[in-house]
Parts: sequence; structure tokens; C-alpha cells
Amino acid sequence: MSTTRHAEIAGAGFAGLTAAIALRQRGWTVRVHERGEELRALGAGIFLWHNSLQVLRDLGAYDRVRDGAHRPPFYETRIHNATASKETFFGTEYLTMTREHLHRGLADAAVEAGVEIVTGSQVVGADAEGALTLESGETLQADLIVGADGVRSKVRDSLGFAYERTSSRDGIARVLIPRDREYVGGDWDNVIDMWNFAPRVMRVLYVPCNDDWLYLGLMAPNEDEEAARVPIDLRTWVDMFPFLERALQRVAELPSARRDTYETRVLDSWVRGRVALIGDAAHAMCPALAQGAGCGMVNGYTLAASVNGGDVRQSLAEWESGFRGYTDRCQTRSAWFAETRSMSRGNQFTPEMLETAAFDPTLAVASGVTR
Ligand code: FAD
Ligand code: 5PR
Repeated sequence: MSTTRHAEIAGAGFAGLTAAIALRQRGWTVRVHERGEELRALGAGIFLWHNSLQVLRDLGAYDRVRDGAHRPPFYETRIHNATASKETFFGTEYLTMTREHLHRGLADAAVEAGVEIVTGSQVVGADAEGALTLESGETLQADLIVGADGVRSKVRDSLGFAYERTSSRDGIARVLIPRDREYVGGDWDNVIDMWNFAPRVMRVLYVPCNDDWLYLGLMAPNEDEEAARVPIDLRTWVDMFPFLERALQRVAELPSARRDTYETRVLDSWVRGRVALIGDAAHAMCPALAQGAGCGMVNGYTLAASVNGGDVRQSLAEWESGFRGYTDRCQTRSAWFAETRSMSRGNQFTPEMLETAAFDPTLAVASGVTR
């Protein structure tokens, strides 16, 4: 009788791919279903912090992600164009990169590890006994089902997990444009979080991703029709950020600009029988602490480490009670930042606010100490 255990995963995003690599490296056979016809990441840039970078190191995927990413010297906060703080987070490491770069690194590592990825495969639901159902009507049995199918998770909703949901009052248009030193002069390697409150609330988050690409996040309240428009209303943005005019012109020229709002969803549980939820399916959060993908990757990794023997159902329940706290606290803190906009004051990344970023899941897994 074969002792190899098998996992079916819904969603080839950052969380699903991380779980797939970690399970495969622990001897599981793994199949990932991605509804998209191609493997790719939507969106612009992303931050990864120590917690998820430690996961990448343990999976052997760190070097390929670091190469082609950016390590900003400072996280600078400006309010009404005056510098409020230049933070280094007490040495907590982080990298910025394009989403495409991170996604390609994870997808390549998954394929090298022997994960089977099926594109154009849409999941419609799961059951707690370990069955995954596809749109084609096919039902697949597994020892473990992972729902990593994002904020509108079919796996989650087919099983009727209960959740509380709060929507954000601000939204953000996220774009990548070519980097140019002229946009901000000598500070151009920093992350620069530029806030304005008068005469209206508008914010530009400036994030170098590598030598060539700059991620800009243009945030405004949803109710401000001019500032929330996409493609962006160039005059409205240049009025507020005149020194960024050349960069904003490039943004206005982009054909495919989109704008997203965000929400917090807190589930009563992440686990039902043989099914576990990770990533936005389990814990959609506000982006303020830039930890949505990071937590998803950490939880995919700790999940794989937790089902390394014994009864899968019991291991999953222990995984949730042992590891969920870091994500819950991050969700709460991120939602508070989004609600109060208090990041604009600078020096807001206190050790408490950095708890999830500084967490080392590889040490927790090795030592068995969780919280
Ligand atoms: P997703 O990335 O949504 O991936 C889900 C995958 O599943 C997709 O490939 C999708 O096509 C597939 N799928 C969906 N439904 C099905 C189905 N039925 N069948 C098969 N496949 C399916 N996080 C960070 O860590 N750092 C940041 O800097 C950061 N910045 C952010 C900025 C903003 C403005 C926002 C809104 C979010 C930010 N986040 C950040 C959060 C991050 O984007 C998400 O948490 C992360 O993408 C979630 O990853 P995931 O793998 O759970 O889900
Ligand atoms: N961090 C990042 C981000 O994209 C956003 C925020 C923080 C990387 C989006 O606005 O505070 O909202 C934030």
C-alpha cells in the first residue's frame, strides 16, 4: 500500500504555490488548479518581509526572488511634502518587487519541485471529507484540500464558512511605470509614502521594485469621484503632487489602469475536516501593513509542516490554533491603520506593528513554539 499522501489545491496565487512547494518537499503529491489560462499575477508591486522571506529561504526559492527585487534603504513618510520619518524598522528585513517577479519565482520553484499545475481548471467547491469538484463536473479525492482561491473563494463559500466582512473607505489604483531618477531626485531608492489631507485626502505610495520598474499606488477615498477615477484624472493628481507631474503623466497614459478597494474578512474557522483555507480565502486584509500575501505564504508553509504525519483532520485543527494568531493580529492592526490613516504621521511601525513581519515561521516550526 502506498503511503504517499495527496493534496489538491485550488488557486495558483502566492499562497497556493507556497503551500504546494512546501507539501511536495515533504513528500506529498500535489496538484494545483488555476482557473486562469496562464500562470500570472495581476497587479503591480509587492512588499515581502522577514516572515515570508524566511519561508522562501527554507523552500530554496529565496535567491531567485531576491535577484531582481529591491532593498530600499529607508521607508520614508511625507506629509504635505515634508518628511515625517525615515524608518528602517529596527532592522526587520523587507524587499520590494513586481508581483510578476514573485509569481514567476514561486511558479518555477513549484514546477522544479514536481508540483503538477493545471491551468484553465476552475474549482467550484469542496467537501470536508476530502473531495474537490471542478467546473467540468469532475470530482477529485485527496487526503488534503487547500482553498487558496482568493478573496472570492469557491472552496470557502461551498462549505459555508461564516465570516465578518468590513469594506474600506479608501481605494487604490496600482500601476507600474519605468523608473526615472528625475521623479523624486536623490531619494529615489526609498519607499516614499506621500500623504496629503488638505484640501482633500490623496496619497501616493512610491515603491521602487528593481532598477527598471516603479510601483505607484494612488490612494483616495471612494466617495471622491475625481480622485477615485481611472484612468486617473491627471489635473486632480498633479494639483496635489506637482513635483510628480512627469510620473503621473505616465500613469495617465496607461491603457489598463484599474482601481481596487479592499476589505477585511475574519472567518470563524479556517478548517473544515480535510479542507484548509489559506491566503485571501481565509484572511483578506487591508494592505496597510503589506502582509496579505506574506501571511498567505507563511500559512501555506506552516500548514504543510503541520500535516507531516498523523491524522490530517486533527493536524489541521492544531495548525489553526497554533499559528492563526499572527494573522489575526495583523488583520486587526492593518484595518486600524486603514481606518485611522494614522500611518501618515510617520514612525508608526512600532515593534508591535511589526510583530507579524518579524515572525520567523521556520523557527516556530522547528521548535514547536507557536502562538
Ligand atoms: P490570489 O492572489 O487572489 O490568488 C488566487 C488564485 O486563485 C488566482 O490565481 C486565481 O486566478 C485563482 N482562482 C480563484 N478562484 C479560482 C477557482 N474557483 N478555481 C481555480 N482557481 C481560482 N500583500 C503583501 O504581502 N504585500 C504587499 O505589499 C501587498 N500590497 C497590497 C496592496 C493592495 C492595494 C492590495 C489590495 C493588496 C495587497 N497585498 C499585499 C495583499 C495581496 O495582494 C493578497 O493578500 C494576495 O495576493 C493573496 O494571495 P492569494 O494567493 O491568497 O490569492
Ligand atoms: N502598503 C502597501 C500598499 O500597497 C498599500 C498600503 C500599504 C504596499 C496600499 O495603499 O497603507 O494602504 C496602505
